[in-house]
Amino acid sequence: LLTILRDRRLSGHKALAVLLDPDKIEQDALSQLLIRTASCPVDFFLVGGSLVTDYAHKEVIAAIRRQSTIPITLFPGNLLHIEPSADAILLLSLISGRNPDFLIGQHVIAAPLLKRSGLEIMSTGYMVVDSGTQTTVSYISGTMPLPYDKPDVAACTAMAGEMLGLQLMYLDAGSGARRPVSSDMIAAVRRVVDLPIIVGGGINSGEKAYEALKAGADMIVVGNGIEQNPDLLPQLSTVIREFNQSVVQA
Ligand code: 1GP
Repeated sequence: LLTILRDRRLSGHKALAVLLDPDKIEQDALSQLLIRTASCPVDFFLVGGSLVTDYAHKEVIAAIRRQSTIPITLFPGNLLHIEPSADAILLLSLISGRNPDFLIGQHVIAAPLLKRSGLEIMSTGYMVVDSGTQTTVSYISGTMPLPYDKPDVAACTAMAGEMLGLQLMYLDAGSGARRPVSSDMIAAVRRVVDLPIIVGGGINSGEKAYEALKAGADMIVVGNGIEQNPDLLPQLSTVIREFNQSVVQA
């Protein structure tokens, strides 16, 4: 999956990931969504979140597999969210924060389990960005998010993450964020790192998706937006298709 993202990055093609919250997604809604992916391509499913209460990852993954071959990547909040039946895991190091547990601690404890799991490991520099209100991820991780209007801080953080050997960068305003990560911040990170950049949090319209992709995101992640409005998926597909067609024509 990392190869797919790297290829997209090199060719200028964009990707769409849909985040499924295992606590919230219902069987009927999931089934409808999976039917829609036949005409509205989704590149990846992310399964997870910073806090879960039902621990239904395995069931959600099995339900996706019954209807679809779209790759499934774990988006874990902590090491209890490791589920070997997925295809891959975003091994998140929370580089916007200064909590050693989320920078390296959980990873050390989980390493033997991950090694045995057969999951593709995608080491990810995870940057949580202030969105105006405190998000679950910020509270649960006990970290301060990157200031919304300090693109330089984000750029230096991403550069350091790339120098440390991380493979992906993920700029996240947090689930249901009122405002997504700014175009200025995405562009500032884009200018200084070569890695694929993932952007998520609060992308709930075609326009916001367009802005993030235009600023330099290689893949956008959308969760709440699709949960609340299933018609958003076709709009996102159109935005991605237009980007990708313009690459082919160029
Ligand atoms: C959150 O980036 C993801 O970690 C997706 O956020 O649910 O707001 O789309 P949304």
